Amino acid sequence: MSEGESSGASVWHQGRLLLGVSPGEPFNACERVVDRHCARYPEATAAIHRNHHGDRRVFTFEDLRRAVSRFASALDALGVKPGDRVFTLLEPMPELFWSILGAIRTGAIAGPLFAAFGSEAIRDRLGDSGARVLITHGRHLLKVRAAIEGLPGLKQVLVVDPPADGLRGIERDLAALLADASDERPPHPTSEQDPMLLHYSSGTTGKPKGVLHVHEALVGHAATARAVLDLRREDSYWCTADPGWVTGTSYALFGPWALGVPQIHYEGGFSSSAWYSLIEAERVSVWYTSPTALRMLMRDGVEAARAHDLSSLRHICSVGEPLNPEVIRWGLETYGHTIRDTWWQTETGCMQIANAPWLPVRPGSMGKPLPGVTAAVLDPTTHEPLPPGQEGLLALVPPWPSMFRTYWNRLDLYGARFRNGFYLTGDRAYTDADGYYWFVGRDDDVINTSGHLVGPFEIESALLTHPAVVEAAAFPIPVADAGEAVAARVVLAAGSESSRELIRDLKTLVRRQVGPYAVPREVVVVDRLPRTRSGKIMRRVARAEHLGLPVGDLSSLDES
Ligand code: 6R9
Repeated sequence: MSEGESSGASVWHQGRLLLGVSPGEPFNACERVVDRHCARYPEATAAIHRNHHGDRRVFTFEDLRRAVSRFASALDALGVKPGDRVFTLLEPMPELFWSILGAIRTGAIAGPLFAAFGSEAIRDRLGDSGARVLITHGRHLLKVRAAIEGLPGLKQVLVVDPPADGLRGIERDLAALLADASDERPPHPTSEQDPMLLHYSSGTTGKPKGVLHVHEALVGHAATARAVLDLRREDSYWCTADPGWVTGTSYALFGPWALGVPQIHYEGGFSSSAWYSLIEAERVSVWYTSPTALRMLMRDGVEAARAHDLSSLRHICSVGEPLNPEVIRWGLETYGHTIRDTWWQTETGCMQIANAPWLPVRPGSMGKPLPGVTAAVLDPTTHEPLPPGQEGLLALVPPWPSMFRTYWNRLDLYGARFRNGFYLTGDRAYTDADGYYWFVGRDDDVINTSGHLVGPFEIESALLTHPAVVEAAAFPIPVADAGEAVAARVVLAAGSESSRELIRDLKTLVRRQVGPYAVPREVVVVDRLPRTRSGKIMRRVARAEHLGLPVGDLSSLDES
């Protein structure tokens, strides 16, 4: 078991100082990230929004306060009350950030969805959370209409840029609502233990679970944005994550704004020239990104980087998947900086183990627990801490401010994450003699594709909606640029035959129902899938068969 470096006070204590709140003092996270700064520097830049058309819009903290107030008072007019769930399905456009903060301002719970989610993924999350309002863009209405049919809790769908052929039923034009709304709506006086954010995260079995966070999480966001990202108000900061995933809320919204730091929000796809041009044009100094993105930049070569002036960069961090040592070496050569890996999860709310600026980096290691974090590697059977060098379950000692408070409606699953006084992360790791943590893999069957977690069950459910498929197993396979990709093996109904069209149709089903990021790279038709005696599909054996690896000791997997 190892506690964070004792060189400094707990980062959570520093987080409270940065936010200006004492333990137990009530606050509303929206007030702390917006209004607080308006009192001192209303005209300071809060956000620079760029899109792939080359448009650039700048918003001050005062602009942000007015926009967020307008969203909040529009929600009031619709009858939204504290504790109601307000979901978004938007690309990272200004309206997305305003919607999330506007909901939190009213005391409602914000639920950001990734805009590329397919209809089943949207339906599952809106249904499970009992969402009252969904804010989306006209371009998503087709899949939204398919997703929300028969969801009784959903009262309004607010639409940015409604389509020319008009709105129907519960759909409303967002701009019209905002036109009538006040831009002086004070923050609801929430307690720091009131819920504010619901992010869905995938598990091995069943549908994704709603990870619930409270306003106090902001303490963790602020603390780590300072301690690990080393953010200052003079910085030009770009986090490449989308708020549909937790990195995009904790570090492309809450943490930096809690510190009053201006952020770049980029609404566009990946290309090395677009990304390097953005860093050059905005003089980005702190950059938080993912191993997948870095590997793609590496593939495009040093020359692509040399074509731009990237001298503004001073600090680069990464999250979401293991950061390969060769990427760190390449980053040092290309950007002149050591890329610092950080480890955390939707459930932890903020970074827990990291290569903080004061730590010498050991390439391939996630770093050490932050001051105030106690981590351990546990024996999988006894849940007792293991000595250095032994692989086991990565665990943390609760609580901390940004720790999730429950899985929405699933107290049973929440309880199952705690053993022997530890929170079990679901990852496997080991420590070395100097207390560095090394990631080994997931302890469950969740697939991490390009830094996004996908539950095999969601993919299998989509495949099984095809009439020709009677059994399906989804699992990860290694690929060069994405770390892991999805693969699937399926068994067909009697009389059905494999064909190129069938495989294409199966991939389309996953794309439409779950999302493009979850589409299997490979789908293979097989005669049978390995099962336990109790009938559960053994995904790890299916994976080993797929990759031509030894299947290992089946008896140990048999009833697992
Ligand atoms: C923030 C985020 C969490 C899971 C986590 C682990 C993997 C995250 C990592 C990492 C190796 C790192 N993960 N950071 N694996 N090295 N530095 O990604 O949240 O989407 O909930 O994923 O991602 O498996 O348990 P989330």
